[in-house]
Amino acid sequence: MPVNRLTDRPEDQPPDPFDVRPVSRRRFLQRTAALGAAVLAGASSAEPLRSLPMCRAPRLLKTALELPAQPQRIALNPTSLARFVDPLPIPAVARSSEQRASPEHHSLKLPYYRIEMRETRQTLHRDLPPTRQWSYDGSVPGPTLETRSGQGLLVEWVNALPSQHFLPVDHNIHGAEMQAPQSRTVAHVHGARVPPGSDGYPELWFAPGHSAQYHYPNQQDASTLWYHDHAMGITRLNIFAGLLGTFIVRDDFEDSLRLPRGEHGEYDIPLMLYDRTLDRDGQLLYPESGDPTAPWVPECYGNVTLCNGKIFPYFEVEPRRYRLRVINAANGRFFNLALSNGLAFQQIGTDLGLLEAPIAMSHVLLFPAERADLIIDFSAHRGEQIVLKNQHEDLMQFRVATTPVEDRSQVPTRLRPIERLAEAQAVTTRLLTLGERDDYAGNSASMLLDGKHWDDPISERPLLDSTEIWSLLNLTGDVHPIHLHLVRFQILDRRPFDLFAYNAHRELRYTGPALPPAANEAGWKDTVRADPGVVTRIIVRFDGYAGRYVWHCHLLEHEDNEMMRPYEIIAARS
Ligand SMILES: [Cu+2]
Repeated sequence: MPVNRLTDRPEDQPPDPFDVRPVSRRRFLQRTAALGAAVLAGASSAEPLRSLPMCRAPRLLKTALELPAQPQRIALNPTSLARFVDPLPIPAVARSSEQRASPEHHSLKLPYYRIEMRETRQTLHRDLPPTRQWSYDGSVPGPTLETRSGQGLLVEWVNALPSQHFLPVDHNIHGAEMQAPQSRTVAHVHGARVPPGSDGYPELWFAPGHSAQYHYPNQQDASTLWYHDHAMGITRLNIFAGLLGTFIVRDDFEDSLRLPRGEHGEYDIPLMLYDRTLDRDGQLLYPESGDPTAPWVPECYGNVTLCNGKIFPYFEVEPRRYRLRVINAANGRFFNLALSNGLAFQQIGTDLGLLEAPIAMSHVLLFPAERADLIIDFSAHRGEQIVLKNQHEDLMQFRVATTPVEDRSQVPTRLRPIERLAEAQAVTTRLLTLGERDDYAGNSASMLLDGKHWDDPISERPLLDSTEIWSLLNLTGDVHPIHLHLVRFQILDRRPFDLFAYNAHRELRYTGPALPPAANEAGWKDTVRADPGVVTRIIVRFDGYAGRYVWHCHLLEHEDNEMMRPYEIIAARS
């Protein structure tokens, strides 16, 4: 009888979506080993655990000492690094090298970009030696792709990486078997409305020496997207290595609002945030389980946070309004951002474009892959130094100039009307579980969507142009940011339920009222935070293209280990 490698589950036996057994010892070691070294070094990496429901920090020290000896690479103590000595890098805007025919209309010429993935060494902080990373076109983050709504473009993604991975590949993970080339890549533009062949389907990876030309029609509203690797079984490693960048779509409507921008985009700044663990030589230290034959860990938190690729940078600003497009590009960390002087800011946009109206906020919460479009007004703070913080951790410093400037930008009280999707429009409601599974020896763990593995038959097959409600039932103790490719959706509500009753009798018993999304989540989204013990309902219109896409958890360690499923949009019969 064929057996699934990860679970030892006979393949003809249906998965049990309700299997939420406690974390095994080995799994516990995997979960905690990631943090051991950094905690011993006095790093701040344990901090996200203190604020997440999955709080396991107090047992870390003992566990770290229990681990088998490994070659010693000591984690950097980030408190040893001087603050605010490097300027904030602003990634260069990618330039098109030529025009090429559109794959849809051969008479139409589109800008063509060639972006090469290659190894690079980049200084992350003044006092660290250069760090080996994998880049798009030699920089991490890669060059910013900028376009306008309806202006299609072509990108040839070229894999010029070394043949061996420099981070620990786990060959037990589905899609990362020994025979697969280690340095395989496939690029995905997160939030892009693209034909299926250009979406970066995880199995359509290519090896060094190969390339793929993708077509981005950009038939979508102005928004902040981002591109990153999506190769089956090693996405977490390829993104950790540095394969990420920003992709901005603009449009006439947004231009008419006169939001801060500047002639050269100097007041409209993409800010990619992600954490990494560095060793004392400034080199990337991806956490490992302690078992060299199965190095996968279920969570990854770093000891430093990078802002556009620098640790603790500073940014010299004029006393005026700035637009900051913040992208959480971390493997697993969430950010709770605020300014050190308590300065309020306005959120004007979410994952896929502008909100209906600006929202005044003193802090903003972003889970992996979510974006927040912020306006910060420095005009009343001439000469001040203001720190952007993630809870108590310093991220970067704004240095406000003293000389007054004229600011012709504005933030209108009404931004973009948002058509509300009504529940009555939905033709299907799907109840989909978010679960975790240990194997029968209590060894390895994987996370499952609807109790199914990547290889199980496709079960979500919405009709093109139909609307559906997806109820995400989180049976785990973790928050999972769930992302659907291609489409945009709205959050309907979140409602707590009795997890015990559900596991015992598969009975969905609510324990509280359904809560609408926060005001700053009430725009178009492509990633939604699914809280533990909560049913999160989203309403989705499946328009754009028919074909095969994926939906998955954006905690990259989960995504790589089965928390990703294909789905297929079916063209309606003519
Ligand atoms: Cu997850």
